[in-house]
Amino acid sequence: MNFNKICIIGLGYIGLPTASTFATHGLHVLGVDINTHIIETLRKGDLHIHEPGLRETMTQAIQSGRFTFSTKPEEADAFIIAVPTPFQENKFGEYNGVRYKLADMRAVTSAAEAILPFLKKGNLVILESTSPPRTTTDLIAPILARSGLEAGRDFHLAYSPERVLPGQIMRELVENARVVGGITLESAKAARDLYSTFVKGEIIETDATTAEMVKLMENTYRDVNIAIANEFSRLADKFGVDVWEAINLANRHPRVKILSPGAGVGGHCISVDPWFFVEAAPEITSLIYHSRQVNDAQPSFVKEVVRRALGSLNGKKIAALGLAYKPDVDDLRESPANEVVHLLQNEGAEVKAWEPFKPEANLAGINMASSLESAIQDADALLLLVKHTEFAKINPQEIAKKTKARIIVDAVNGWDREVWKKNGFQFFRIGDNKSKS
Ligand code: SAJ
Repeated sequence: MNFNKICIIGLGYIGLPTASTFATHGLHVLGVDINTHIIETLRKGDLHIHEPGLRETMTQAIQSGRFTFSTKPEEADAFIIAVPTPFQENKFGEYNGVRYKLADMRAVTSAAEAILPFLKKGNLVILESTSPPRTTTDLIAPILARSGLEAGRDFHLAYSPERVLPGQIMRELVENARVVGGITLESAKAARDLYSTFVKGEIIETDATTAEMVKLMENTYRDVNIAIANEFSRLADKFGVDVWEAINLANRHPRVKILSPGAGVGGHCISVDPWFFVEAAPEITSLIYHSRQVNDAQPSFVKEVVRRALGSLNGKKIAALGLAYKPDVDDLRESPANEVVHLLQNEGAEVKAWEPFKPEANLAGINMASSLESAIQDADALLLLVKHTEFAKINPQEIAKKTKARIIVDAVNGWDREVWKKNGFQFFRIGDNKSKS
């Protein structure tokens, strides 16, 4: 199938890089978002998100004249839906006393409805948003059928998950293998034709529900594996072991690859997607559910380690370093670091947070410092919450001159215990009872 013009609905972390990349590879792209502020920002050539390399691709796309923006779709050869699928705010499901979160599919539903008036015979519609199993066949197809056209007969319909890693999106978009799941073989083939415009990785055809499951399985697999690492950190703490040393040694086994404990699991993917399985089948997802529980409880474990380091939390001044959900990104959504700060404050600690990737962030209930210096100056303890490269470069000797704190708590194994100790600091690290000395 040949494509000249495509419409991408949702210009966030996935939609915008995807749209820009299609445009720099020769397609005419209409980027659609219901948020008028985003559309105005993009029309000015500015960006509302930070992703390395995006600005360059986007500028090239706009200069080519092939990338335009609107709040509404238009007729096109293909439509891609890349809108968020968060949780419902105040509604939960319940099964046998287990309370689980529910997917909020309103943005996906509205995006499909927005396409309706422009859908024509021979079109291709692709859903990219992470969704519960059977969304393409049971939610999208019936909405689009209201046009009088039937998915699989009159137009192609497919699900293709994005798998790009924030911070590496521009490269991974092109290089990663891509799964395309059609509701018919022809739909999968049409989706393959579209992505082959720029994808250099393998493009693998399957059915839509398999593709949906593949996406959820990938992120659930990672969540469960991080949960075991976090649980190991608590076990090591209990048994007076350094979990980082133990993981290092266990990983010498040829078939073992334990991930890293940390402040918890954040972001809008790994901490969200496993719930889509739990919601779809609560009676058979006990492992997935409990892994979520373990990871969600990790900020509380970090708080306890800080309490132990300081003796008590009430009235203590703590400099929290890093608020992003993971290293070297500016995304503060669903951030476990944020949760740790709140837990500390709830117990009377005075926290000043420093996030070098978003110093101006305005987060409810969090006191943001304007510089590293101002965060640490009067602190009783420095708490490392995110392993930003910039923090790894911090020189303990220099820091010792700028803060009255002599206690370090490292929640992410970002610093070298011995160097800090040599410079007069007491050093605590999660999952590492050996550091107490
Ligand atoms: N984390 C740990 N320990 C680890 C690895 C990660 O605590 O060993 C934490 C991070 O600090 C962060 C969270 O887990 O808070 C998630 O970070 P991540 O780097 O594992 O993943 P994301 O959410 O940035 O991106 C994931 C990726 N999925 C997989 O690696 C299976 C990415 O490929 C997906 O495209 C993305 O989710 C998505 O959009 O679904």
